[in-house]
Amino acid sequence: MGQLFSDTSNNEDNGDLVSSVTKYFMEIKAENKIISQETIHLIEFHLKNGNIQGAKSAINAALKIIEKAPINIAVTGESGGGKSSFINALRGVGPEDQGAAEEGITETTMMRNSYKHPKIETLVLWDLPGIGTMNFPPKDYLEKVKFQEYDFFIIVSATRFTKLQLDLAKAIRFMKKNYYFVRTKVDIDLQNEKESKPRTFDREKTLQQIRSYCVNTFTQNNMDEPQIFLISNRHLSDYDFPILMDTLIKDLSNQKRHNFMLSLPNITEAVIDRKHKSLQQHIWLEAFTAGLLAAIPGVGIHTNDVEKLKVKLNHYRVLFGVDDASLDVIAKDSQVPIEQLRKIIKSPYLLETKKEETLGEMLFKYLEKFHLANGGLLAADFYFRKTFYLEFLFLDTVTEDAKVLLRETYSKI
Ligand SMILES: Nc1nc2c(ncn2[C@@H]2O[C@H](COP(=O)(O)OP(=O)(O)OP(=O)(O)O)[C@@H](O)[C@H]2O)c(=O)[nH]1
Ligand SMILES: [Mg+2]
Repeated sequence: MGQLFSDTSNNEDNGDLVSSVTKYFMEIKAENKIISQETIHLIEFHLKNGNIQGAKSAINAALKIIEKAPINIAVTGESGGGKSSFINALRGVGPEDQGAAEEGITETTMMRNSYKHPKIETLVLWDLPGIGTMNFPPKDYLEKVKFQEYDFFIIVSATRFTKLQLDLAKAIRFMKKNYYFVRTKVDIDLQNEKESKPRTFDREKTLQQIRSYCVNTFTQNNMDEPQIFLISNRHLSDYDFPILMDTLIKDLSNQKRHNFMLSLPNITEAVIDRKHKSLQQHIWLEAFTAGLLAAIPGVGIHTNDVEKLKVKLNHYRVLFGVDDASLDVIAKDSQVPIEQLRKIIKSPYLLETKKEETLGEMLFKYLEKFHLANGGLLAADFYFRKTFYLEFLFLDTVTEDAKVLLRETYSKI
């Protein structure tokens, strides 16, 4: 939880709302921020003028944009290069799952297909036909596939990139969009190399060779060497897939970042942490607009709140892949019995109460415990409605659960 609840008692800035807000956002790294610097300045400006309502409106507007902003990702590349597999990977679904993009050795991608992210409704992945199969020059190809609809392009290849793909990249840049070159199936290359040269095999050297081979095409065509991401759609936490995700997050606009971060599969603890940071900011912003200075110490939690909290906790469990349906999938994929997985996580039991107490009472106890553990959070000069502290607790719990599950099953999937 860190910054949000510490430093509230003996801090010079304690009484100053503006500096508290400024400080909160200052501590968040630029590439993790989910609202723009302009919005932050606007909030500070309103607060400096004592205009709390203005600050709330600015945050509300930003939150609405975050919720609605569409994210459209185009994936292109020649047949069999791993487009469908890449799309499935980003959507966190296996090839055999319902609604998966079809993976296969025949040419299955004949036209543009869209795949919604199962958890993030605003995120759509587009499976485009390879430029080579369309027989169009890059500009016409881009027109045909409706280039203006996408936030960026992923150009996939399982071998080296072709001259045509390089020209496509130039055309994409000309249209002021971003592209990323992704070299798939590096696990196969490494395996082949290992089998053919068991004594001299050097993993790093082989990866370097793949990289130089890809880059050759660029130098031969007088193009600057771009960053090429070497990945395996079968082993996402290995190779450059996590670096690719970091790069995409960094390049996206602040308002699209939140939903994109939440959409990511839990491939590493670092990814889970980024999701946590993003959602923490979101809760903070909601809390700020909902009840700044409105919390009344000593009052319990209303029945209405309890219902809303249940919904929130379930939502967070789904987003962090620790809900019942996700556990089922993890158990099947990792062959770890589901009972064993249930034992090591906490979020399913957060809202279980003892017979003699109501859920409201139980949550209130949590709140008191949380309050103590975080150095008397109600001593802060501004504080949120109580329910938001519980949301932070839920978030911390699902985050930890996701990490525990990752550790437990990492070597088994
Ligand atoms: N080992 C390994 N296999 C992969 C990888 N990416 C894709 N494959 C396999 O390669 C085959 C082709 O992958 P697809 O994802 O169907 O390729 P595509 O580009 O969608 O192909 P079309 O739809 O036919 O254009 C499938 O059998 C995939 O399972 C990878 O990174 N590693
Ligand atoms: Mg396909």
